Amino acid sequence: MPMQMSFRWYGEGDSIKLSDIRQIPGVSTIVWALHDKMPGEIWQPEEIAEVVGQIKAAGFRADVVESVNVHDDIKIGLPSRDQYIENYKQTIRNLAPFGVKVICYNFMPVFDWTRTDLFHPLGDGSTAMFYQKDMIRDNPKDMADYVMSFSEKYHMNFPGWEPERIAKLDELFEAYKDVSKEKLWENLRYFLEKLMPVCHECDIKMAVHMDDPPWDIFGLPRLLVDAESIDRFLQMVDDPYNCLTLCSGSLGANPKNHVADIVRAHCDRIAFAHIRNIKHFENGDFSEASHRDCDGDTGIIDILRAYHDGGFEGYIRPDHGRHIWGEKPGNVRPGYGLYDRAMGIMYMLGAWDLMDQIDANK
Ligand SMILES: [Mn+2]
Repeated sequence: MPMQMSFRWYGEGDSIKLSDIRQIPGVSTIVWALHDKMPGEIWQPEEIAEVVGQIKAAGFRADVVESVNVHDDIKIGLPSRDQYIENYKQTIRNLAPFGVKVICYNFMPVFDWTRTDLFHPLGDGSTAMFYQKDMIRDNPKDMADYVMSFSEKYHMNFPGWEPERIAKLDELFEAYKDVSKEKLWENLRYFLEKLMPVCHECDIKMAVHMDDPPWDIFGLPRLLVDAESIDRFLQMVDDPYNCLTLCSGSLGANPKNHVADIVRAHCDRIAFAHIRNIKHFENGDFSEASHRDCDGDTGIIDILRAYHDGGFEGYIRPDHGRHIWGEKPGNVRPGYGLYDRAMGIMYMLGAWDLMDQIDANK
């Protein structure tokens, strides 16, 4: 099977329609989720059938779910985790008959992805998500308030930023107080070892997303941040169903990470590739950028070469894009507009097709 190009779609509430995505060349699979589900809830077959039915009716496969979120009790390691792990296993079993092959998830405490400006002007009329380093130093509530103000104003829920969770921020920080980095690793191992037999039975790969940004924030430990921690993760549960969602943008936020080298080392354990370009500033700030290699510092062409050289057969998608051509707060999800992601796909397919041709002529 060749590499499979995919596109993330937020369901019926997404301003982008499946019929729009259909017009982007080369997309075979929709990356989807049941976005109203709370972490820990079982995804019921009839709820899955409804969304997958829409995806398949539009001519796509529904092979990748992003994300089935992991309940905090599993990350904290509370006795109640066993019930939530049982629920997760049932969700995997319920997804299998619909052709799902990969489940993306993350294991970040309290906060999911973190940015300080969701619509930062780039100077050419476009905007993109931006991280201002000195804003993250002090109070996590300020950042949560900022993200939640977007949620309320535009009636959008961001995955990982469910208002029900963020309202309990103090409690969450208290609950994670004794969870050291080693304890978090141990809790991740416990979770995955329980899931692996079900993954084999259902032929579904678990694909952990990198932590974003790839360093500890607000004193909370973050695990999947660099080549060394990725090695540790893959060895800890050394199973072909224990895989990565290798996110070039998350890793690329740290200029010391060389993403293409990680692809070369672990191509066979990458089930899902997120391609995103990051531009760094000298003061430690960073901005998301177009997919074109020279617009950022992530080494997009080198990364694509590494996937191509490795015979990558997994799923790939443009990760975040800029907001362009009238996309603005209120009509677009931050990072998830139509146009820049579509251009990202054409950039990736252009590079890929050329590499195919060069190899064929060798
Ligand atoms: Mn990503």
